[in-house]
Amino acid sequence: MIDPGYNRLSRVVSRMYTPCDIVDKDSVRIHNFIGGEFVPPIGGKYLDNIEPATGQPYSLVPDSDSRDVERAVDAAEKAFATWSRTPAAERSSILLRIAELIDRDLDKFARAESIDTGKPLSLARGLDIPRASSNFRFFATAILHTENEAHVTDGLAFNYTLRQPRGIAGLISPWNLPLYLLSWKIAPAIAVGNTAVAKPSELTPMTALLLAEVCREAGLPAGVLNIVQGTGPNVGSPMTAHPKIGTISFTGGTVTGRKVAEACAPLFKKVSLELGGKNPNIIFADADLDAAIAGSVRSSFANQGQVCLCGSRVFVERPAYAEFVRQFIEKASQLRVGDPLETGTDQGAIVSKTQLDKVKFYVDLARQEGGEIALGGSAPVPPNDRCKNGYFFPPTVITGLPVACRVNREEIFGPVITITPFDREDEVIGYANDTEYGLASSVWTQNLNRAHRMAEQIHSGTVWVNCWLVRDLRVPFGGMKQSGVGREGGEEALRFFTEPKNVCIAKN
Ligand code: TXE
Repeated sequence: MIDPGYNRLSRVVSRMYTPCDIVDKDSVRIHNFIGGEFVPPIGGKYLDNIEPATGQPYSLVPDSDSRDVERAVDAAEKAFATWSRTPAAERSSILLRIAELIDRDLDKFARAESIDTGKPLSLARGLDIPRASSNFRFFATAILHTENEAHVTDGLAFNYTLRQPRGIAGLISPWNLPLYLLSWKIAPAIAVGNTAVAKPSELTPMTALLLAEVCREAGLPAGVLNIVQGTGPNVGSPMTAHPKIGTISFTGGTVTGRKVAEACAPLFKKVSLELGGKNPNIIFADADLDAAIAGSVRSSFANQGQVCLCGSRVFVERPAYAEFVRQFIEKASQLRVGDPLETGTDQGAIVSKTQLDKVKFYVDLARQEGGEIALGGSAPVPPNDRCKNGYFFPPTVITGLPVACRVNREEIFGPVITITPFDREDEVIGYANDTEYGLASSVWTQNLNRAHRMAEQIHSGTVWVNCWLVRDLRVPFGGMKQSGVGREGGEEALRFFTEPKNVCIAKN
């Protein structure tokens, strides 16, 4: 039976189609999704869910605790017995149905994502939500095309490898790309026969709730996916410490990632950590400058710079430096900071007051470190009356900073980039690698040999040449150094969420 509170929420979510609908916060309680039911948190506590564009609460998120995690683990454990033995073709068709329903409800999902995160509706509609359905579609079909290895041991034996689901997967995701990243974890985990306990960020709970609704409609058996909403300490931490959750896939900040690693290590859990980045974006003088500028504006400011793959350190070869900076600033200053729900908005709101304060802190630090604010740098005029208390910050460009200063080393995670000139290839490789992070990089050049040399020598999990954010779902994805441990994506994800078992049969 659907909980009456949930019905009410569904109505409110539908009403969110009207941009300026101010919802009485007491009437909207998001629920957990456990064992196929929408249930309130056992402790009955809730947190305000703030809309970043207005700075006002518009719903309540469960402030769940270890009892809710326990309940979800019980449901996931019960479901595992059947789901892990369900034929791949059946699992596949349910996941395909989930993808279809996300596509059907694109507008509803996109609006909820935009309201929750502050990102432009057009971005949620064009990128986040379509990627979520692609994730389900990709892994639904991937499991129909797997192979098992066999090894013949001379005249002695024949070995083959079974790859079996590992049990309950704990999936913890951040606020910047809520459904995009949550579905990137859920889809492979359940496709291969695991059951899951998932925890979205407490800042952006809404699309996970809508996903639960869609999973139920698609016929996903009860307990295969459980969603427990709440904070890191109260929900994430009990998940990483739970002995029955043997697999943890986490995306978030590096500091939190370290805590997750510490909690998982004594229990020997299988862990994948996708963490922060301080990605170099390198432009050589021989690059197609128009393409490099357009690509760099995107890689600097997409989603208000809140993408772990954003290129926040831009390095430009000296002969092209002045022209690059001039044209980059001209283009970036045309980005329209506005109400995320309005057409024509390029830059929405920053996800929270805390994140906005962090961005401001780093801009002040840049001034102290000797940087020149070439664009932006202070809060803009609110785009409209509805957004007068929203968390807005304009695209900001800083020049003249030393490569090794804090602003050039620490992850800001906002619409703030630095631009630095360089003279030689070996010099810029040194700059690119002079960071604790190693997630992604971009190189813009027409010289193919140079592109290969750079790709070989940059320490990052992904190197884009003359592009940014081209994401083929089959390729390995992850970071080096403090950007993470392990790889997900395609075959890597299928392997991460399964346990290889060698079966050795004597020849006679
Ligand atoms: O993320 P957290 P926060 C970076 C970015 C940002 C900083 C902090 O620089 O300023 O991290 O952001 C859950 N055990 N990125 O604090 O805490 C949490 O509830 C288990 C980069 O908002 O890393 C959420 O679901 N889980 C990044 C998830 O971890 C815990 C995206 C991520 O939140 C936990 C987001 C704990 N002890 C922030 N504590 C990227 N690289 O994509 C928190 N969580």
